[in-house]
Amino acid sequence: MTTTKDVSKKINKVEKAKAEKDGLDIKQELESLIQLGWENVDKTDLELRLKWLGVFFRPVTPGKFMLRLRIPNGSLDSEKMRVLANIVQRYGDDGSADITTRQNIQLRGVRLEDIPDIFHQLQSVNLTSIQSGMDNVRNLTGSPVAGIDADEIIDTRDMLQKLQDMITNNGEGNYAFTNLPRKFNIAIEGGRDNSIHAEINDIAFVPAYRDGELGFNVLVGGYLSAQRCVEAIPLNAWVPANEADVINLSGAILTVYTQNGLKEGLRKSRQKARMMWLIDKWGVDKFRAEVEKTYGKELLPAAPEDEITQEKKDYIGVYPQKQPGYSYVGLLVPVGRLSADTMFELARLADVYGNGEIRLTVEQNLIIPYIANDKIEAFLSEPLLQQFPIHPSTLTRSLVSCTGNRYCNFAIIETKQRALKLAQELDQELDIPERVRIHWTGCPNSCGQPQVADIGLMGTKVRKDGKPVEGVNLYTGGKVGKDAQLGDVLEKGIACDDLKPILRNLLIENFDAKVKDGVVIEP
Ligand code: SRM
Ligand code: SF4
Repeated sequence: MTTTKDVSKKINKVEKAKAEKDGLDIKQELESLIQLGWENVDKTDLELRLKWLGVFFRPVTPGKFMLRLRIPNGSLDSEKMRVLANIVQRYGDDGSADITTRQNIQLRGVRLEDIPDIFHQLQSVNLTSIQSGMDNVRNLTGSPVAGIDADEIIDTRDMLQKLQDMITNNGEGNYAFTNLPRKFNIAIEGGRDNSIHAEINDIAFVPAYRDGELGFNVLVGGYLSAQRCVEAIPLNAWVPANEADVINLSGAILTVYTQNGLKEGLRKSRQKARMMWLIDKWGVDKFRAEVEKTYGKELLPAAPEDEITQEKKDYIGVYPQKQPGYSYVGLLVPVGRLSADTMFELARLADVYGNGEIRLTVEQNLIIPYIANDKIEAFLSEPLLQQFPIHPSTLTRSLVSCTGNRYCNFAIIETKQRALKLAQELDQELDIPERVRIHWTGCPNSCGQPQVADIGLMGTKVRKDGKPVEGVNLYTGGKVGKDAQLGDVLEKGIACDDLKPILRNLLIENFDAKVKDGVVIEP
């Protein structure tokens, strides 16, 4: 007989907290937490359970919370953007927003007492932040040019919205999928360029024809973390491209993962809890068989090849849509940071020039679609495009950065400002003939995905002249798009102050960069 004591030996601290009270229960307790005042809220409720509502206590900025939304497929509109702008505007200098590496938005500066009103506002425009943190399914990603790309195979927007509705019980919260052994990432690609980084998702649906019928091959188990980074592997399964199959299969995989978590030891160590650990333990054939049982019908074997045939696009610039007479314009948002003013302005531009839609990318940029071709010139002369350009310099164009120590307590270094400054300085010194994707991440958790970059920089502490200083481990070799693969560490423990010449040399030696005429490089 298994006793409570036996079970508690098999589970980690977070699991114990969840067993005492489910994270989602905090929804019912929100008003009473607010009455207490955040300083008096139980530590586990404050630092852990509130994340089930998307509310993140920030030890770096106590009392100013982060609110992580869910924006399936990174697709929103001007009305939603205005609601978000209004929320952060009330916090003055503390209020801002970040576009995330999961095609999502996080709001900064939020006060706990305002949360019920904020939830009300979000609900009024069909937005939610529910289950966006901790052991839940995170923002669902898809191609940012769904529905407008001439090369598109399938428009995934409705599918992803419905998948989110299923997972979150229409934004109300869903106890069936709120106690996973760990976080969980799902992506559905509808284009040909692997815009979603299929390889780093726990489940990725990748378009593929089977006997002439359109559907998806399914990959499972990909993830990045401090301890282990692993590419998703084929489940050897194909589902037709309809919502029911995609939703039911996702539900089946989540159920198998959740229900076997304790039995298979996934709830013991947080470092060995992602779904790949279950696949490792069982082997992919058993995993597939268990999924099939829960799915309730036979899983067809994978199609022999998928439809990922293109290099990854970055969408920055003006591109014709499949709808004749219209273009979409991708704007570079430096390291993804937005202010209330820029958010209001984006909403205005989307209304005046487009059809109100706004898209987000996993590179932390955005796209305004449906601009009539005869309005493009006027659009491009709008002042906001000075700040969010369509012709940025080479390195800033492909720069991605996680939050870093400005707001994140895991961070070992400051990232966003440093990333931007260094990219701008190197762009001034060098002519770089091709795009070089540089990704910064403030700690080994890898939120900034340095392993998918041409050059990845991961925060670490190093000693310089006998003193601890901010440093990085340098990654190279990440490949995206078709034939994607993860990069690896090239050099460890570089002090950030020593980084610039190392990057300069790397760009010259590996990316054909040349020092610009007239630029003198200090030795
Ligand atoms: Fe992340 C934890 C930020 C994408 C792997 N991540 C965190 C926390 C919540 C830690 C915390 O509580 O402070 C960070 C919040 C900082 C803040 O204030 O913003 C954080 N992660 C981010 C974001 C905002 C980075 C960004 O600047 O874009 C991204 C939000 C995505 C979203 O909208 O939901 C973000 N995080 C990722 C990704 C990239 C991805 O999904 O493609 C990864 C690696 C991929 C993966 O998960 O497999 C990632 N984050 C982690 C991990 C390591 C997970 C693991 O299995 O060990 C942690 C730490 C943890 O979960 O224990 C973490
Ligand atoms: Fe924070 Fe580390 Fe993630 Fe950056 S990589 S957001 S520093 S947890």
